[in-house]
Amino acid sequence: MYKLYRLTAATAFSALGLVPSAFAEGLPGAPAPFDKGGVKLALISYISAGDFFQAYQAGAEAQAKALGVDLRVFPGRQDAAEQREQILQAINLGVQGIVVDHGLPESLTDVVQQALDKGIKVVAFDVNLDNPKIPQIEQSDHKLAEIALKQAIKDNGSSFNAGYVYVAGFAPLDRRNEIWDKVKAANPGIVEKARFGNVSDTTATSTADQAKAVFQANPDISVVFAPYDEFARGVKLAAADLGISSKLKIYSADISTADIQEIVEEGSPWVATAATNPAVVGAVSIRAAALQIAGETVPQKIVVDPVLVTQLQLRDAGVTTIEELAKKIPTFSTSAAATASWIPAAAF
Ligand code: SR1
Repeated sequence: MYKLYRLTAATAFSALGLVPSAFAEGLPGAPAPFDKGGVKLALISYISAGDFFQAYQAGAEAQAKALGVDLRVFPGRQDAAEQREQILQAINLGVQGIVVDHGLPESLTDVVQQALDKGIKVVAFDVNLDNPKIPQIEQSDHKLAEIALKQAIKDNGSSFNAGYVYVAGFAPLDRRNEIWDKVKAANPGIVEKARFGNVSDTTATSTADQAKAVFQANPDISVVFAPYDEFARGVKLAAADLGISSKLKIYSADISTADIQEIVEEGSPWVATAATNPAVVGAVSIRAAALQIAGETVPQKIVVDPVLVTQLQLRDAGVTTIEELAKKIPTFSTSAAATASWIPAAAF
């Protein structure tokens, strides 16, 4: 009977576009309400497609399962109106906490305020909700851009013609852009010949189309700063189609097993990326919400630090998957951010 109920509930949630990742159970020794179980959280994303966001969601689900939390995952389709609607749905579902993952602040502020007014705890990853009651989680985007660009200068010197992939309005890309501007100002020999980019459900292929036009118009571009793995994939695809991979170097953000394979393949122009483990960031987001629900203090700004990963390091170490990378860099699989003795580690 219970199994039948679970099946029925799961079917109903999925018909609504919701994915229940775990059913709640109590956590012995945890503070209320986690000791009794029944805690419901919502993960409301603006983007769900692509390796980064899938791994982020998997990490959030793994941490929710470890906490005995019933996590409702609302898929993101780059639709601001739908994300607003999902926040209202989560409020009506009676969740105790909401993780808002990316999005456009102007379309979220009032509905998020409605959640706060009902006593629901809210945390935000990579969307600047600018509210002292909402902890902000990020990957230290300034550091991420700094280490990627430091490597670009190490490899290419401080004078080169660059292509830059950027879409304004996304908090992590805006923060990375601040560093790009600083690095250009400090190194006048770095010339931004073209700026392009697109964020959609086909980011990589649309960026590839734009990159092709850019390379045809600017054959002297030798370096591309593409600080999002979907951007880097698009640029790499364009370079391969035009047969110019050997005269180009791509510096990016993010990493996944598929990215590693594209980086290490023979002749790949994708030479370095600065990245966190997105599963860890997903787990940190759930922990931050859980700590708030338990009444514990959570810092206003929670940061997961990135590491630089180069093509050379991956090839030398024979690393072909994220799991192998995590074995080489143990800090890649954990973060001390938003932890407590009663919160079990997530298994991923
Ligand atoms: C459209 S924003 C894409 C970025 O969000 C996350 O911060 C990832 O690092 C990705 O690069």
